[in-house]
Amino acid sequence: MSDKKLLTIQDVSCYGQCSLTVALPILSVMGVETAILPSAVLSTHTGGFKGYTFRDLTEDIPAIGDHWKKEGILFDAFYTGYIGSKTQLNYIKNIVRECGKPDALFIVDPVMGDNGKLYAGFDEAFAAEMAHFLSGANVILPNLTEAAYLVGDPYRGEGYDRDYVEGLLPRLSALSGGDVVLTGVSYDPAKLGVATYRADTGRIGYYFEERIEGSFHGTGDVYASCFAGALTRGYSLDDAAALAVDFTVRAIRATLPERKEHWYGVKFEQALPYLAERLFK
Ligand code: PXL
Repeated sequence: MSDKKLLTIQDVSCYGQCSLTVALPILSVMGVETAILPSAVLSTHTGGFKGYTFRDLTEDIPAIGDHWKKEGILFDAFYTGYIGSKTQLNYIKNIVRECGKPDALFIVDPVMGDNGKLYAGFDEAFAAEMAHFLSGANVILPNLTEAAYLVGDPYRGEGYDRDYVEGLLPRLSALSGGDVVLTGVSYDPAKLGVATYRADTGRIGYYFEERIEGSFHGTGDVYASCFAGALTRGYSLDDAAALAVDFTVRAIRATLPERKEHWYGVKFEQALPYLAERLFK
């Protein structure tokens, strides 16, 4: 078992299988002690439900950080996801600075959008703040939409090639100074996967799986949670990126038989035994 302690900072979408309701079970199965800092509480996620509630917890964050500091609570890793406001980014940076063990990992999934569009409540000004927030992260995990907003490129849809991706990776890395896992990369219509970039060597890697047609809500969070757990446990960048692809694909496949009714998330629970077996067999 790992004795690593991770803090994940993202929203509680009470219903809808994303953010903390997927991060916590995945990280627990991976044997990583996980503390949470909820950025907001929503009745559901914003990707398809109407009339959801949204309570912003920005003002609670500094007091929570101050208490942890007084208690001497320190983390081996930080993993941030959906952040509800610009002010929060500064508060969170402080907690990462003050509550990390030496060499603590800082993993940022710059959750802002997908399929060329920003999620409800996000705008270009937030994307600019997020680009700034990335500074000092060990690994960032944007999808192609988030990557375009972070560097200020137009979103290209499917109209990109290897040269574009391989030029984009160092530009993303320059924002953080760290490694990059770019998700949703495809050069062949039958395959979908991730590109990895090592900041120290400039080495680019890929990991692809058979493409499953369509878009599945929450898979970015499933992917990032599994990646964060693996990296915290000592996996290399490429091994963590590949394990998270394998797990996410299984979570999507488990959802396919009930895809219509289960449109709001993926049945990642059914893939947890696979993950446990990969880690502990
Ligand atoms: O899965 C990303 C995510 C997280 N949290 C909330 C969301 C979304 C995507 O729509 O709405 C509240």
